[in-house]
Amino acid sequence: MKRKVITALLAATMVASLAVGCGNKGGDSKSDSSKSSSSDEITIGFSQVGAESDWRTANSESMKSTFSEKNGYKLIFDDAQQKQENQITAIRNFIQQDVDYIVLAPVTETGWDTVLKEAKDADIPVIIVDRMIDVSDDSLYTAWVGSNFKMEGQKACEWLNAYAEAKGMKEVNIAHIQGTIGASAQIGRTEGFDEAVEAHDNWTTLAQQSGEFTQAKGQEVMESFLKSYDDIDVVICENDNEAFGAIDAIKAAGKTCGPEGDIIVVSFDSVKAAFESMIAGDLNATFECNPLHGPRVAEIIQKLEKGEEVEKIQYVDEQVFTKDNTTKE
Ligand code: GYE
Repeated sequence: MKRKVITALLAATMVASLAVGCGNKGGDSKSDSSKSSSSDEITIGFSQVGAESDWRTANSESMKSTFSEKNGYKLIFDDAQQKQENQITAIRNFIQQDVDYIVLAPVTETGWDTVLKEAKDADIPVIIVDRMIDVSDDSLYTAWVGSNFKMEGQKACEWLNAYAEAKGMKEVNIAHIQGTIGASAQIGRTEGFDEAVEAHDNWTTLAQQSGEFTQAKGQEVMESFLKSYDDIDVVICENDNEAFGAIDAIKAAGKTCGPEGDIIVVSFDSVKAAFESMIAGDLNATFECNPLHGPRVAEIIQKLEKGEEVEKIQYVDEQVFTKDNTTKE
């Protein structure tokens, strides 16, 4: 509603805006059109992947606390339950409700062209968070905020290499529990690992299967791996929750894990429970994935509101946690 009125108001000043070079790279007239509305509430439709992990809960919290009424926002939050079709429906609803911005945390990378074209035609800027999208036309989104997932995978492999060498391991047999297939976090972390396995003659991937980023599925997949292989040295879990499930499966099978155990457990995210698991001696290492996207997205929106340019691709900072630096952190 507000957007349409302002768009009309600003139609007259468009020439002036163009003359001073305002507006974001994507060419959204929306950013200009919101300029005079800074005292108004900004409506945001946020399509969240689901509630599959502790990381996701932290990510949702970050968005909810940032886009609060107190901060001048109205947030319409939609939980897609890990289904792309639900996200597409949510985006269409946001367009119908004429929100000021759409924020999308996409479940998988592909399949967004049509619905994002609809958002573009409705003149609503789209900001992508967390996982990336693979679209034929980059102007379908204004900016992306997230992690370098391949680098996370590479960091994990560097750590594993040093750890295995220090332990004098001759062979490294790996069981790999992946995330949701087709999600950037899965694609990047898997790529990092696959390349490292290729590069090490003594590393072997025994099995690779998706645990859907959930604890329950992580446990189920690890149970089946343990039934098929009795020589697993390492389990790589593409998030902490899968690792918690895998640890339960290892213990239930009468084996041990962690720095003193039979199986090395490595994961990603670094949620609070992962630190507890490292302190308990179950998890060996977790590679941080920063979920606090709310303030970064707010910064982008505030810039767009002022008609300023925003950087299209924005990586967040992250680190590595092992048993050795956990207590301190
Ligand atoms: O690692 C996992 C979540 O896309 C980075 O999704 C995110 C991943 C995160 O379910 O825990």
